[in-house]
Amino acid sequence: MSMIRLIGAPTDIGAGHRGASMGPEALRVAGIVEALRDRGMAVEDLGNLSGPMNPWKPPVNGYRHLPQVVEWNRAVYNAVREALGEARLPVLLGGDHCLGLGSIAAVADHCRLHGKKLLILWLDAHADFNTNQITPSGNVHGMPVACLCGIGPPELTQIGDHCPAIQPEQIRQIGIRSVDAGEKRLVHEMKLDIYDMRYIDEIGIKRAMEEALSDLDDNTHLHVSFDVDFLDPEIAPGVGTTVPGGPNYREAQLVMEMIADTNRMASLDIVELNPAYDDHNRTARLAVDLVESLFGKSTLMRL
Ligand SMILES: [Mn+2]
Repeated sequence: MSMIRLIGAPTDIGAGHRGASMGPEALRVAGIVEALRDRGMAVEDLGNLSGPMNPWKPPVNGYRHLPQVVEWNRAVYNAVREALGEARLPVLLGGDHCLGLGSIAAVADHCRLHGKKLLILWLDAHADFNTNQITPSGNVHGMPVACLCGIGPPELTQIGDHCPAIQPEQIRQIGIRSVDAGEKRLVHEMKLDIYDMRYIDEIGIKRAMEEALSDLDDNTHLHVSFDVDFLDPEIAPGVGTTVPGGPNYREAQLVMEMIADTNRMASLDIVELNPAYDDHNRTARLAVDLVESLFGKSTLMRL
């Protein structure tokens, strides 16, 4: 496995609550570097990117803080692109989920250049497929998937070398349980592959993950975009946008272990951790615990 490169992006520029800007430090305090090194991995932590302050303003044309969102995403795009170019496995420590745009646009351009097939697992309570026309809030952390698929303002849809950065069939969304009305129609039109909680309840997390991971091959670059609000708020209170009815501890572990079993994860975002809502950094410690599983830690020895 290649060396892991941690990239901190301390901002809440696209969020509806302040505090995700403290996410990178909370993950470090919870021991993310040590945990990965204990797993035998080489880890470099390049510290944090910098970008504009959050002006905390109302939306303009349906977007909050668009120029600042663009600036942060450019910084993330460049850092992730550079990491992949240097054969590092980038782990983005967010920050809110608007940064998934820059991160995945970089991964998509890298994959195009190297003839790799890209598959994205989007672990989230929300579909993040809003547009300025249908968004109830203007918060851009609800829009990155639409922007990646080419729906959004040119400043965002053209953040990388290609527009659209990805095709809808390259993304699998897991854990979805809160979708806005207009967004519902749009994800249906775009034929997004969504494993929502209803479906997971019906067929079980194991089968849902088997389906989501079914067409991986040796040439696949698997990107995981892990929004901490994917998890049930009972175990993960430290997010701004909790939605009840998410995966519990064991289900979340199984998701991570099944991803690890593929041996194809080549980039990762950990986003929306919000220490201002957390209880003594408990959610950050859980995120680190799950990331260890993503990188192959399991309870029992398995062959
Ligand atoms: Mn999200």
